[in-house]
Amino acid sequence: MHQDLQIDIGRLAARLSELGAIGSTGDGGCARLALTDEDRAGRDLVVTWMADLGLDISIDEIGNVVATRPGLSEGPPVMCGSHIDTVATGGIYDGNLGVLAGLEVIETLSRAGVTTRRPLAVAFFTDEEGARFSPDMLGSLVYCGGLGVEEARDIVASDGARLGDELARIGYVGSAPCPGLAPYAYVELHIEQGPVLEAHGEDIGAVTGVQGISWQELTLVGQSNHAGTTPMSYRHDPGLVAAEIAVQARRLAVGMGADQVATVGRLELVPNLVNVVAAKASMTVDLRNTDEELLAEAEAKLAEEIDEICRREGVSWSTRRLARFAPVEFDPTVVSLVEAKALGLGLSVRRLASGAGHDAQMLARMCPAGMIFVPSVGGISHNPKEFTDTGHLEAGANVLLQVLLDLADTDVLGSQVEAVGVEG
Ligand code: HGY
Ligand code: MN
Ligand code: MN
Repeated sequence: MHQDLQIDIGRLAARLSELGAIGSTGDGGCARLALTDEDRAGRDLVVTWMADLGLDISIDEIGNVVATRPGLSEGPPVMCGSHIDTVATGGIYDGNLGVLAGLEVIETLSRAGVTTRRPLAVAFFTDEEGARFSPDMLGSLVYCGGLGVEEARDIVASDGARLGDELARIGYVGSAPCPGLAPYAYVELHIEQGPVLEAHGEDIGAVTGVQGISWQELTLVGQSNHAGTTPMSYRHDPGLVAAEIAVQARRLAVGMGADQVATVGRLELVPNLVNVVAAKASMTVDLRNTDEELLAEAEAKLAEEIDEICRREGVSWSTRRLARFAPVEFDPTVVSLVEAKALGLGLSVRRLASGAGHDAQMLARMCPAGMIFVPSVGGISHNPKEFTDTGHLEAGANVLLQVLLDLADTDVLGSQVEAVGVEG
């Protein structure tokens, strides 16, 4: 039904540019870290667009925003969306595409006078990136009941700010309760952020799931000393230990091979001065794998290595868990629907797991969920050079349109939805 409907790529591209200009870093990228003034400005703009479309806008206790278009019948909506917060060196597509393509789908339906059977909703979730307040996917984790609101509000950022204070400061403490309403289904359009689709020349990714994520912050305490007078044998240097851990993390991932990845993204020395052996080092380690057992094995192996390196250097260490999510499989019916709709539009499509975390992995805890990927040029993301060409943006948004129409107007999910007690 409505196979001939097409989104308006000019409208979508214009909104991506307008939102991308908020927090612009001047090099094609943007910085809208969660709950900053830039995030507030981005939120305000998207909420204005939601209001312009006549949607019913709901803001919940952790600042998630859900905008709903009524259907012919009542009941839980078919939801799409993503996030509009970015990392500090972000591009303009990560997250933003999923939210703005959702708005574009709704505007296309409204202009065509099409009302779906089930309501449609477009959401953006608070602090998906986790770059300021960990864990990542924080807002959608609270939305699905995986983290309490008060516990989330007490989280302190790497810059010392308390999440609840920042949420209040930007004026996005809503009244809608968390956990939120379980949607009928959830579909997220997102850039791949990796090299696979481009390498294989495919237009669309039918995402099968998300790999497991392990984030930790290590604190290494040694002995500050004079860089010139302290013989090497006297040193207890956390700076050296941090460097060895970073090398070991890389060796561990390469040695395990397959899907194992390891990243040291943040590394700070105290006092961080040219002529002082550091007193303390603080660093993060991000480990990921599609296989939960292998991810746990990587965590255990790294802990052993850290212990050995610290013992040898006479440095003490402690670790703080920042995020830990097991791998998630998306709903097979939704994955197949994405694949079928892409093929139906004459697009090439490949099934693949997501290397990045996404809000969809949290919504998958409460309803059938899936994702649509479009290629990232050069596989680049979390970088101002992040880019997806207009043809692929349009293709992805048209697949989203068709998938949402099927979910909203047919019983493609059949009995499985009734089984989870969500009326169809
Ligand atoms: O870290 C991630 O995978 C996501 O970008 N939050
Ligand atoms: Mn994202
Ligand atoms: Mn991201």
